[in-house]
Amino acid sequence: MRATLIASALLAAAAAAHAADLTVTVLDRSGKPLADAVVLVDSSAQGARPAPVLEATIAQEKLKFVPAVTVVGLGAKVSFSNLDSWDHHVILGVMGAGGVFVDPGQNTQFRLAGRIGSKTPASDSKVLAQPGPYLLACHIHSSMRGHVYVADTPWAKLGGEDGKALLNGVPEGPVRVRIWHPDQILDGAPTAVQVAAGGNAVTVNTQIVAARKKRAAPAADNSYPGL
Ligand SMILES: [Cu+2]
Repeated sequence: MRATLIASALLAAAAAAHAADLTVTVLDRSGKPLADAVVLVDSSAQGARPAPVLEATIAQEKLKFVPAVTVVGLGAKVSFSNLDSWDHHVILGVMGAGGVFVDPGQNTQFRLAGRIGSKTPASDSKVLAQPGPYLLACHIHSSMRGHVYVADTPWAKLGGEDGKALLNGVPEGPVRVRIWHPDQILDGAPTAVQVAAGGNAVTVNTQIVAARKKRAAPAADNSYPGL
């Protein structure tokens, strides 16, 4: 019995690939680093998987969702907090191609009252049970846009301003790298990558053109009337 247990433990260890760190740099259509890209890695290798992110908080601050893009795992609870002194809505729904709600009738909507002084801000939350991109908006302020990407793989990271995302614990061997970005028109084809034993870095060229960043909101003094 004991020998059988040890033998199966050894077999499991042999089947599990070693994990390494994979750095992915995402470039836009002109070859420049693409900020706010979501990098997803698929591997069929057996072995340990990183724990998914199952909680996240998004603020509404100076007429923006902060952060603008959030990556979580399937079933994550996402909380929203209004830090502005005026009301905001959170309209939350599955996003389709072209940056629109797939089915507005299925959206979640709640209104968060403006914060009074330094009191605890109004908050609410939602559990996201469907993989893929969600769009965030506000009825009162049509310029407010945010995104949540619910990853269906444990290897998922948001890339920085430099286009880079570091994915830890990726199994050595063949993997598939997928990119998602709020401003993409279509899903790009996945990129096949060979993860080396000691980790490696790859660059993914995309056809994505990032929308020009909106100018900072005019409400720096927090006195925006809200309509
Ligand atoms: Cu608003």
